[in-house]
Amino acid sequence: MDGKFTLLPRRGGSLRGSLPKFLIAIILLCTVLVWLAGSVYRRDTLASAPLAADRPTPTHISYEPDSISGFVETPAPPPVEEQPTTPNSKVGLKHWWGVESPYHFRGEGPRNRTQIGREKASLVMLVRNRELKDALSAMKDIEDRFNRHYRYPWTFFNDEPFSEEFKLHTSRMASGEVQYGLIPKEHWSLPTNIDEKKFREKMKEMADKKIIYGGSESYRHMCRYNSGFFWQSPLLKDFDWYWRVEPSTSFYCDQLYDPFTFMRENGKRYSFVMTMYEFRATIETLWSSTREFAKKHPEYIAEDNSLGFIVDDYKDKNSLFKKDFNLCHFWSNFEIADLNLWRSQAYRDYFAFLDAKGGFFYERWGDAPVHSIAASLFLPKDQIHFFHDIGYRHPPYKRCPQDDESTDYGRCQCPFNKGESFDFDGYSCQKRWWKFHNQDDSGNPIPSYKIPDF
Ligand SMILES: Nc1nc2c(ncn2[C@@H]2O[C@H](COP(=O)(O)OP(=O)(O)O)[C@@H](O)[C@H]2O)c(=O)[nH]1
Ligand SMILES: [Mg+2]
Repeated sequence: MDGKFTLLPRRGGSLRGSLPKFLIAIILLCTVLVWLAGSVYRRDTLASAPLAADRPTPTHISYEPDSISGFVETPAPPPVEEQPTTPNSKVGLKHWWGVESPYHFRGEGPRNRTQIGREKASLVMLVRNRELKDALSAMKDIEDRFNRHYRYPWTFFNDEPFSEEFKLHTSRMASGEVQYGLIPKEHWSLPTNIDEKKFREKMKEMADKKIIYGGSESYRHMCRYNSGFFWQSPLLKDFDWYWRVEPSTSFYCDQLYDPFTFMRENGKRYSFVMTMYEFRATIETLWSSTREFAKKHPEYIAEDNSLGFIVDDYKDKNSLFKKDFNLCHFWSNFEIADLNLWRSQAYRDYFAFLDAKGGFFYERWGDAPVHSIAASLFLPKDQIHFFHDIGYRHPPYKRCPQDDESTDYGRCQCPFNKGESFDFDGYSCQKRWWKFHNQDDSGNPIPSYKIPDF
């Protein structure tokens, strides 16, 4: 009989066949024991762990080996008090996806817009509906860097009615109250003293010469409005201070203190962050008109004014009549200033005088040189302030604070090397300002014998 067909197992064959089964059984048993031990250990650990509420709140992210993961538990927020509905929330804010939600999303729905800052101040923007996106980007910077902690109101002006869309989005972006002003026609049209034919000819001439904005009528209205009218608006009557904001501007640093309070407490009335040369072709007769005005009203010219900044080789008060305007002006797309400076009799008379000359239309006088000359002549020089600690961009120029303190504490995010700031550009008048105030190239006070050479 062939052994291979026998039903009786051979001894050796029996041992070899049962060994793998035995090993498999041992492995299974060990697995079950390990699993049981693990679950008992887990139950013990969970039972002895304090409840979430009893656990101390971690104050920093921990990377210790026994921590579960690196995270910060924040305590539950205090209950939110019902806030009064402000007029702005009547705009009808809805979630953009159109779904009613039980949650209050920050920035949506009724919110507390009560002003926190202590000054009678408003952020002010002259703007067109089509500039909404650029307006929002400037607003966002100012809100994030400053205003959400102060909730100063925003005042918007336009020569056309603001669209619902503009009002909806800007009121959402604002942390404080918002108001929208329609500029009266008489503040945004050719005044009766202007010879329209002559104006159109002059405008064409400037356009042909490719003078910047030389061919634009609306730009002229804008410059005249910023020079002579916005501060007269009834919307601003309860305010003493304004911060002019333009669409597309950027703010690179946290604003660590209230600049309005700073201005008031330090007796400042006009401020700037950039200064540069004006295009002479836009203001051919502005200086001669100013001289004429100053002759008529010498009482308006302040002692210790800033004439030495806007004329070269300044000697004394008479330099106004002997020297030419060196074209240095404060770039007025940024301004924090005292509205009462423009409301003063001196400035009202100056504006009326200039307006009668017609230079806003026959030439293209900008509000920047008009404001700058007025502030330089009518104010003592210490009342004009250079905000060295504000990082700012208005295309195409940008600047950042030069000192480490402002950069560090202000969390400045300047997308360029500090040394590339516009302050040091050949087109900037900043060095002149420093020299005029007896400061060195970085604005530090210097002994009078060490005037920088430039
Ligand atoms: N409502 C209105 N605002 C204007 C008009 N033209 C200019 N602006 C605003 O006036 C400011 C200066 O104008 P902008 O075009 O920025 O001039 P630039 O900064 O000198 O190049 C900005 O705030 C503009 O939004 C206009 O025709 N209507
Ligand atoms: Mg601009």
